Amino acid sequence: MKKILIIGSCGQIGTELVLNLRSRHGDSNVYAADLHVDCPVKLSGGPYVQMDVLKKEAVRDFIISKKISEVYLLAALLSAKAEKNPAFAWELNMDGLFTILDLAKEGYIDKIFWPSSIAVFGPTTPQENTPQLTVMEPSTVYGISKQAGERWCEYYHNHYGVDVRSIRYPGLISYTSLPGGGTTDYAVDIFYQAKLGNEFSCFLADDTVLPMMYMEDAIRATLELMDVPKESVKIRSSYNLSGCSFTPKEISEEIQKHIPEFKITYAPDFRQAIADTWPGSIDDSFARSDWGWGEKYNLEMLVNVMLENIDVSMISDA
Ligand code: NAD
Ligand code: AKB
Repeated sequence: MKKILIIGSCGQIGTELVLNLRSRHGDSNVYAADLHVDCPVKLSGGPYVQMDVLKKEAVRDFIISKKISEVYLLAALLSAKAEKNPAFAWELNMDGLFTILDLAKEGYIDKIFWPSSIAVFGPTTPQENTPQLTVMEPSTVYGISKQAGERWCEYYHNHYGVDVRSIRYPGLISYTSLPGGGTTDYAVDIFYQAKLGNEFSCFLADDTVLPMMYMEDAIRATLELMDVPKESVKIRSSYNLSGCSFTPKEISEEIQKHIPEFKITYAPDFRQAIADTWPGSIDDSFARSDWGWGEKYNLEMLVNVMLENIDVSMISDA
């Protein structure tokens, strides 16, 4: 059986990815790695290692000694946190990627998944049905790091034959773990406040439309992309991927169908300026034709599943 490593496994995507990969490949073959000393209970069914992706030699030693053949590199600072600490965001988002790309170049790793984001687009990008190939002038440090990462992934593939695969995730909505500091986090936070019976103060304006996706779709897309033969992966920068697009007003109205007394107010902060540079909707026709992508969840379905499943005790002020 191949050995798989997920770096950044305790985050919003990592938690669900580890569980999915373990159910497919066996608990003992999927190593979860993150900065945290202790393994979170949710990931305790298989091996966990404390790892700082910036400690290059330790990462190399682990991957080589455990004969890891597939790496999912999720450790990063997301858009809002990155704007607060641009220099560190650049270091974290880029240096870990080079460590993993170089290990693949040297023949130690067979396949890499590295996520990009809709943040690669910027204010000069066409905002509606944003094409795969278009103007990309991101204006956030997060977007710049993702765009640079995409270029390096393609470079390592073209020059060294590295099998690296990537998706430009939209904002992801899930209930298994909390989001880690992005501009789309409001669309998760809103469910906790609604379920608690609280008024929700939204940090984006009511009409800010952004591309979003329910986590189950995002995990399925990731595994489908990683499963297809390498010849099918024609885009070696990163694939556009679309779930559903909505505004804070639209998601609040969908929640009100279940909780009529739910109230939302709007107090846009620095994250509004980030959101204003991102697309409203995404053209993912390359993903559809190259590896058969198709989303399952629309806004109505994701609101249903979130309200049914979120556990309000996960947030500290519950
Ligand atoms: P997250 O912030 O929830 O999780 C990131 C994890 O990485 C955390 O558990 C953190 O402890 C860990 N980490 C941070 N620094 C580390 C280091 N030096 N070494 C090892 N681990 C470290 O992020 P996420 O939402 O799970 O996102 C994962 C990836 O997907 C990121 O690259 C992000 O840019 C990308 N992405 C996420 C979304 C989304 O909506 N969640 C959308 C687009 C792209
Ligand atoms: C963020 O808001 O930073 C992330 C993303 C879309 O990359 N959710």
